[in-house]
Amino acid sequence: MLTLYDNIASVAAQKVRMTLHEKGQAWETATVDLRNGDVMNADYLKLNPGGVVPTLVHDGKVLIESTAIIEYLDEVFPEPPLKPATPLERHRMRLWTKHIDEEAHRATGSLSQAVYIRYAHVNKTPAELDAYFSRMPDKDREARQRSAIRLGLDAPEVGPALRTFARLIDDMDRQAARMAWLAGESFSLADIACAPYVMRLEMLAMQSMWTDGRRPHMARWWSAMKARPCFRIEVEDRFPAAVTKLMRDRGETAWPRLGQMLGVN
Ligand SMILES: N[C@@H](CCC(=O)N[C@@H](CS)C(=O)NCC(=O)O)C(=O)O
Repeated sequence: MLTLYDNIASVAAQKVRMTLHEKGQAWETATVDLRNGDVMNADYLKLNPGGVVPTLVHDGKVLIESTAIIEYLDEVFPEPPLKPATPLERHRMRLWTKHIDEEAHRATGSLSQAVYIRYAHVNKTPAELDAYFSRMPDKDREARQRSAIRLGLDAPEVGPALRTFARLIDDMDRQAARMAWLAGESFSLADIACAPYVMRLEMLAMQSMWTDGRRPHMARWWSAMKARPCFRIEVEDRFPAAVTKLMRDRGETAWPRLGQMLGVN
């Protein structure tokens, strides 16, 4: 029995959904509303002390941290294998998942907050904001979110986030020029780990970073990724049209400024 504490828009939860799909597993969804702070409810914090999604409960065992969860799933449900066959490729796979966990994830949060999430909070009074953040266990996350709400695209976190993504897309382009997938010739957890973050860039209308021949190998990888049922069914098709439109509209409004900061127009 598998229960996933999930939110459609969560990049970290999307990795877990894609992995469960690849493994042919059925699961139950417990939706966690991120905008009204459900992750900070006392009961949820008992499962996931960091106050984030995803959390997976497997036969009563509570699993947190998306990368650790997808590695767990690959061991518990070995078919089809999602770790490459050789130590060198597994090392490469882990460099991608490490980069996502240590850099791209935070960059996604900063960018998403500054481009669209802030609009869910921008009209709150200081007292309402204090009440919202008072339950957030991670005070660094609170500081970053407050910065995005206050300053939007002028928040100091935006420039470094863009540079992180420019490097990520470059790295992906270099790797995709050499091999079919990010860790080697077979699809792996590396591809699953990266896909939701590229999807976020695309949803925020930032695809000019790689289209029009700018990063052709990465663009080829992205088309192959989008053709996989695990991605289409568990990520792309799950977004309600209204959410997709909201993100795209906010992204298009932000793009002239972001494109200029990235040197892409
Ligand atoms: N390192 C964690 C990060 C999880 C994370 O940051 N989740 C975000 C959504 S992608 C979240 O729940 N944020 C809480 C919020 O927005 O209040 C993992 O990979 O599981």
